[in-house]
Formats: sequence, structure tokens, C-alpha cells
Amino acid sequence: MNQEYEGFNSLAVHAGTINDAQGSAVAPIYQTSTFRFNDADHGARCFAGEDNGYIYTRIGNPTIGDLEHAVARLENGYGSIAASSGMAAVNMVYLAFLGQGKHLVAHNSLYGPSRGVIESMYVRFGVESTFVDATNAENVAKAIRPNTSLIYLETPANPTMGITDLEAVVKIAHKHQIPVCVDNTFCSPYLQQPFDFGVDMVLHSMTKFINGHADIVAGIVVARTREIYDKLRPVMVNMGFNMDPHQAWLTRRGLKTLGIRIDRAQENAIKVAAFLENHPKVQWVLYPGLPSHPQYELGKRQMKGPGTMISFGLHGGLEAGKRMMNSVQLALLAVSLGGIETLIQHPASMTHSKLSKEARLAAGITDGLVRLSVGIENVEDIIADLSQALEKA
Ligand code: LCS
Repeated sequence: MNQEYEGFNSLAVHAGTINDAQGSAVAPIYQTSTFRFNDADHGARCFAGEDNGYIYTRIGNPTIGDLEHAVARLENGYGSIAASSGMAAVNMVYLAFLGQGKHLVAHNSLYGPSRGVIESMYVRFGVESTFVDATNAENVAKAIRPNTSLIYLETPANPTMGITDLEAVVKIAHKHQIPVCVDNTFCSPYLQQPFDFGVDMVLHSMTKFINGHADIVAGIVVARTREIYDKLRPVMVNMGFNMDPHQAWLTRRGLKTLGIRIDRAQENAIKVAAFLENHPKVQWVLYPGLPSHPQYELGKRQMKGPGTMISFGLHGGLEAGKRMMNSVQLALLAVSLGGIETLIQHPASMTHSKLSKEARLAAGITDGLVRLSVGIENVEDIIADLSQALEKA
């Protein structure tokens, strides 16, 4: 395709596609661990960075590169580095910017292990951390210390759906020359482009919306500048966080339909959120598309749509929530999110169960919180399923 094109869905389909000698419409899977050099000097030049020939799949591979190119293009970043999982992507950022005597400021509601790994593992290597409610940017400003070297956010956050004002946090962070990373998993680049607000790194668990079919685990970090890219890439290579070419190929295939999958699931989620909010057994609903969301106006400014993730609580608390989750028939009682199928889970006993009860409650992850990832099924069927499950709650 020679013509310049900018539309999201056009880029999702075409960006980065390898032009191979056979003219295949789909980028081939380079299922190889290593690459032959033309001669010894060529090998030496590849290692010296004077020739961009491929060397070894942990370092780089055309199928993985194809995916990296496409995601960087969709996020409008300088470049991206794919990883074996979302957690490998999170750790790529932590290892590049944290170390002995350094300090992390992060939102208090993050995917459980993104916080847990800091408090249980990085602490052993002398990393300090402060988790604050970043939905109030002032709390981030107050937590900054002279040794703060990274600000790490999720917006909307898993699972509280809290929305952080990226422009406000970036302004504070950059005054102190501190890089900001945003986990954009809940939105994908289709609904939010954090580089528009000046952040420095964007990461995704591509297990979720980007792949979208619940058949692989994968992650990626996108860097706004070459300087940041050059800090991240060696971590992936040296820690062995690399993807597998087949995993990259499946993810690239899923990415092609990202926009239309989200359009459909989001249309469903808007109706499901309204259904839940009006249900007598439901006490509260947190969904960026409902005016009752505490950061509704900010969400409308910062996001291109409210997304497909909904958190809610029942009047009957945890026990009622459990009865509901045990009664769903169409939705799957399973963790993960952002796929074509509707999923329901209980963060306090599942995805966020490794956090201390105190930390969970301070972040707003109450025992009664139920999290729903709305899929692309027929919305009448999703609502009928939730309705019959709520009857048993
Ligand atoms: N970041 C966010 C926001 C996530 O939700 C997850 C996984 C990760 C990073 C880690 O990605 P992974 O290594 O699993 O690809 N979130 C999950 C969840 O909420 N339920 O199951 C996994």
C-alpha cells in the first residue's frame, strides 16, 4: 500500500505488514531461533549495530518486529518492544527505571501483580514505593521524593475504574524530570492515546483487547522517544522477556479487528451498565460511560469512548455477588478481560487477592466488588444471562 493513510482501522489492518518475496497477504511466521549471516564480517556488523540484519530471536525477529511496528504506529510512539506477557512488559519498565535507592510513585489501584511485585520482590533490591490515589493529581505531587525515578499509572484502573488526569500528572512529573508510564490495557490505543497527554511510556497486556481472542498471553511497551526505547530494549533482551514468533503472529492477527471488536463490545457495555444501574439488587456501578462515575467528565475528555469494563456491587455484598457469579451461563466465570467473550470475576478473592486487605480497601477494592468484561455476544443474551443470575443473587 503506497498511499499514506491514517484511519485507525486501516492502520490496524495494514501497518507493518511484511512484504515477503512470495507476495503473501499475511506476514509469515518466522519460526526460527537464529539467522544465517552472509559472512563473518556481516555477523560482526549486525552485533555492532552497523547493519540491522536479524541475529537471534530473543534479540529480534521479523514476525515480532511486524507486530511492534503496528502497535507503535497505533499508539503514535517512537517504537515498541513486545514481551512474553503483560507482566514481562510491566517488569521491563520497572527494571529500566527502578533500582537500589530509587522510589516509585504509583496509583493505588493497579492490576494486583503490578503492585504486588514491587511490594514483595523489588523491595528486596532496595526499591522504595508509595501507592497513592492518583485520580487526585495532588496526591502524586505530594508523594514525589528526590529519589523518585518513575510514576506508574493505570487509567481506567483495574478494577476500580478510577480515571487519572494524565495531563495534570505529566505536568507535575516533568517538572521533576520523572518519566511517566501508563498501562493502557483497559482502553487499548483505540480508546485512549496517552502520548497525546505527554506521557513517556505506554504498556499493554496484549492478552486483552489487542489480541482479543483469549488464546494467548502477551505484552508490549511503547516508547515516546528513542532515548526511552534504548533504555527498555536491553531489558527485554537481557532478561529474556521476548515473545515467541507464533505468539506475535496470532497477536498481529487479533489486532486487525481491534476497532470493530471494541465498537461492538462497547455498544453492549453501555446497555449492560444502564441495565445494572437500574437493577434493584445492584447497589452501585462504576463505568466511565455513566454520569454517576466520579471522573465522568475527565473520562469524556481523555478517552474516545467509555470501554467495555464495568465494576459493580450488590446490596447483598460478597455473598450475593458469589451467588450471581455461580449462576451465569453465557458469561464465563474467569479472570482476564478484553476478549470477545463476556467474563465475570471477583477481584478481592482472585486477581487482587495477593494484596493485603488494608491495601485493597484503601484502593477501593472492596469485598463486594464484581468485575465484568463485556464481550461481543448479542446484548439481549448478555442481559438475559445477568438478569437470571441476579435473580439468584
Ligand atoms: N496490566 C493490566 C491492567 C492487567 O489487567 C493485566 C492482567 C496485566 C497488566 C498483566 O498482563 P498478563 O501478564 O496477564 O498478560 N490482568 C488480568 C486480569 O485482570 N485478570 O486476569 C489477568
